[in-house]
Amino acid sequence: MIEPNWPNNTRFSGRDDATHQPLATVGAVTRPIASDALCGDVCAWWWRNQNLYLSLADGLGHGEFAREAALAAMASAQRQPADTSLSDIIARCDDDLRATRGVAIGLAVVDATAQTVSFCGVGNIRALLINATQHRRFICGYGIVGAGFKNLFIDTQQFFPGDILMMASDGLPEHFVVSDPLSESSCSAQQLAEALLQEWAVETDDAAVLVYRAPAC
Ligand SMILES: [Mn+2]
Repeated sequence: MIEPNWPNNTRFSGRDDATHQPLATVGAVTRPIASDALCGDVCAWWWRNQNLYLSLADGLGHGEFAREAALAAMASAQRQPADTSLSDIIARCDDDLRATRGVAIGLAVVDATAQTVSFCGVGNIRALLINATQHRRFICGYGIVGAGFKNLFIDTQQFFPGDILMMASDGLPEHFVVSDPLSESSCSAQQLAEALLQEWAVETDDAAVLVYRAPAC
């Protein structure tokens, strides 16, 4: 069973009112562990001041309380003012999630004007930048958002039209491979997310894949 799974206040198609950028370049898919109907992995994306934020949270364990923690993380991140750094957003999530099980999180922001993507994460989140010359893996800090963390690092890279940013939970093996045909532009972000989940997701954990392809000019 593969079903898209995102909070109701995020949009995934059409155009953003402020920037007129197409949103269909985002794709996301989540799938619960075989033993549970609810998924503890949640993906979300939202705009602030013409910057696109993308996030994937993996609530500890699985089921209802994992999902509650992941949804709380997405809500906390989306509440933060536009000028909040990625590390401060995660620090505020850490405060806001104290009463929950906690999450692993990946958080990225795409600045279309500067043509950069910045990533910051905690725990077992796979995050990958794919462009014509490299597959770059972003590094996450140690810990649990909601129970403390260390070694947060914000990694900023150039990000050009056609480049792909991808996040996955540890429901995919750490060194999953994105084959060349998948990363070609004929494959939509949603198709890419679904294909990767189909090929790599393990049945012993919730799984999620979030994909953003920078629109061609
Ligand atoms: Mn997991």
